[in-house]
Amino acid sequence: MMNLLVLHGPNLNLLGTREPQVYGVTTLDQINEDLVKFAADRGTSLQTFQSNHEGALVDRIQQARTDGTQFIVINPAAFTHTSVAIRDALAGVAIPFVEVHLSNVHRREAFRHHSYFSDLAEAVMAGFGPAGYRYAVDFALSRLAKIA
Ligand code: CA2
Repeated sequence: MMNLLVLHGPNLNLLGTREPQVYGVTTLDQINEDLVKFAADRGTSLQTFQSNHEGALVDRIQQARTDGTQFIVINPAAFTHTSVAIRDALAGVAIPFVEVHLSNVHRREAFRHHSYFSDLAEAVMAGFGPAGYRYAVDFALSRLAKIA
């Protein structure tokens, strides 16, 4: 069975409760439940993990090296623009990943235009809202099936 890991960075636990004009009305639990079902319907196991702490995300990425994770989908949230530590963890485990952003970061403040992840990512999604996670999982499944 294929194994995917979806990681969410800081403040994404607030989805659906604040700033709906920017981040929408869908909660993180709803996004995760949709992704688990989407993957399960395609015979794939999908784990999710959210943390507001950089080190916890680094630890979870390192764990992925030995828990059978074959592909990572990550929204590093604000750590996108700051975290060499999470970048190094992803490079260190050498598991392919897609970077996801709910909003179109390129249409926002200049400090959101730089990512510490994009040059290592297989692909980048920005501005698709919660559907971006699903597109990323679909892409990961295609990659693992060697059809994309
Ligand atoms: O667009 C995205 O997905 C971001 O990764 C979201 C981050 C932001 O720092 C990035 O530049 C772009 C912020 C996530 C904050 O999530 C909230 C959700 C609801 C209410 C408040 C914050």
